[in-house]
Amino acid sequence: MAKDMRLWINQLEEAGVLARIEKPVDPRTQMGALLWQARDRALFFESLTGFPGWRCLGQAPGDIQMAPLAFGCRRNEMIPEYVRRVDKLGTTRLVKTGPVKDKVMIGDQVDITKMPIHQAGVRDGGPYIASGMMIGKNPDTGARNMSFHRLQMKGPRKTGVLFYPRHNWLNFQKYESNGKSMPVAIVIGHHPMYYFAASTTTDYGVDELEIASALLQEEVELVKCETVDIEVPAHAEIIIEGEVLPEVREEEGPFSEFQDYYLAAAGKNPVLHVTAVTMRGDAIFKNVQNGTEVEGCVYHKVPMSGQIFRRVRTVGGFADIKNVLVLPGIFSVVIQMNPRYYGEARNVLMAALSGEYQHPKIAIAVDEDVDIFNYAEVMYAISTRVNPETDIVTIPGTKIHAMDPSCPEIGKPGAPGWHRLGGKLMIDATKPPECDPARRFEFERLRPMGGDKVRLEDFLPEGSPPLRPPAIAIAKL
Ligand SMILES: Cc1cc2nc3c(=O)[nH]c(=O)nc-3n(C[C@H](O)[C@H](O)[C@H](O)COP(=O)(O)O)c2cc1C
Ligand SMILES: [Mn+2]
Repeated sequence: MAKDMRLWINQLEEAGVLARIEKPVDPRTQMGALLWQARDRALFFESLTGFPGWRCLGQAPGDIQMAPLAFGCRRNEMIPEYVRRVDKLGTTRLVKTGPVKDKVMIGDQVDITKMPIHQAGVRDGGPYIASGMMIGKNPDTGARNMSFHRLQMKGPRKTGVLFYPRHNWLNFQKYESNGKSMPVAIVIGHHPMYYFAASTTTDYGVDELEIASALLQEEVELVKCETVDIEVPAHAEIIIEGEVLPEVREEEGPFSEFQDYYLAAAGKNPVLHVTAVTMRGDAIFKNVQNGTEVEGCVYHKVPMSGQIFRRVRTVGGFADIKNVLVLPGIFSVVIQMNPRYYGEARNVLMAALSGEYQHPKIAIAVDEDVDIFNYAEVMYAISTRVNPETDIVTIPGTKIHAMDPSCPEIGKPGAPGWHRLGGKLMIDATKPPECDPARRFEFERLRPMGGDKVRLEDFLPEGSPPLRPPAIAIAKL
C-alpha cells in the first residue's frame, strides 16, 4: 500500500504524539499560535471556523525530536539513515488514476480562498500555503524538480510565489526568457518523506520524486495533471495546478521565515495563476508553521544535514564522519567526526561550507563524545577544545544565503542576481587527532567513580521528585 499522509497520521497516533483538536479553530487568527506551541505533539484539527468539512494536520513532525518517528529509528541514527536511503535513487511509475483525482475542479470551479490556509505570523502579508511542494520541469530536458515555494493567497485563483534562486528559479527563467509561463503543480498533504525530498538540494536535473521514492523505500505512483503537462503523486491529499506568469511581479510578503524573521525575500515576486485543483473526496489540508525549531525547519534540517554528510564523508577519499546536524536558524552546521590527522577537520569544514546548500555560514567540527543534539554540549566543545588563535578561521568575501539578514543584500528577490556577500566561519572544536594519541588522551571526558552501576535514584528518600535531566549531558559512562 502506498505510504501517504493518512498512514503517517495513524503512526503518530499509535506513538501517542497526535492530539486531535475538536474545538473549532480559526486558521486565520488562532492556528499559528497553536502550531507554534505544539513542539512535542502533532495537531489534527477536526473543526475549522469558516471552513466547514475541512480538517487539517500540522506540526507533524513538530520538531527535530519527533522526526525520527518517520524513519523508524533513534534520534542519533536519523541522519545516517537518511543518507543510507538516498544513496540510491528510487523510481516512479505513471498510473491511470488515484485518490487525488476523487474531485476535479477546473477553471472557475476553483476557489483556493475556501481552503483552510492559515496565517502563520502576526506580520505576515496574509494567509500563506507553506506546505506546497511545487513540481516544475526544465523545458529543455523535461527533467522534473520538486521544491517548496511559499504561496501567498491573493485571490480565488491567484497566489504570490517565492522562487529562491535554485532549481525551479532556473527553470522559470528558461520559460520566462522565451515569453512563456511555467506550468507547475503543487502537492499539499502527503507522507513526510515527500517533504524531506522537496527540501533536498542536490544536482540540477535530479528528480526529487525519485528521492522521495528512495526515502519511502517504495515506488512512487504518479498521475497526469488535468491542465498542465506535469505528473503528480497519486496518493497526495490535494494538487493545485497552474502556471507562473512571465514578466509579472507583484508585492509579496512578508512571511514568517525559517530564521524566525519576517522580511527576508519580501518584494516584487512572481505570480501563480491557478488552472485546476484535484483532491481526495475527504481531503485533509496540511498547514506548515515555519520558524526555527518548528515543522518547517525540520524539513530543512534533515535533508540538509544528510546532504552535508554525504559530501563531507568524501573529503580526502574518506573522512570518518559520525553525524551531522544543522543548528537553529539553519545557517550553522555541526559535523561530528573522528579526526585521524591534523588539519583533517578543517578540510571537512571547508567542504561543509561550500556544498549544494547555500545556507551554511558557520561550520563546527566536534568529536563523537559530544552530543550534537544538545546545543549546550556543542558550546562545551567550543569552550574547552578551541584555541581561538588557531582553531577559528574566517573566510571573507563569500556568497551568503540571500535570506541571511546579517550580511548586506545585493540585488532584489524576483530578479536575477539576488544574493548577499559576507564571511564564513570554521570552528575546529575537535580533540587532537587519532595519530597523536598522547595529546588526544588529555581530552578524555571525566567519568565519575562508580560508573553507571551506582544510581542516585536508589539512594534518595522514598517519594523524592524525579531527577531533572542535566542541562548538559554527563559524559558517556
Ligand atoms: C517549509 C519550507 C518552506 C520553503 N519555502 C521556500 C520558498 O518559499 N521558496 C524557495 O525557493 N524555497 C523554499 N524552501 C526551500 C526549498 O524547498 C529547498 O531549499 C529545496 O531544497 C530547493 O530545491 P531545489 O534544490 O530543487 O531548488 C522552503 C523549504 C521549507 C522546508
Ligand atoms: Mn532540485
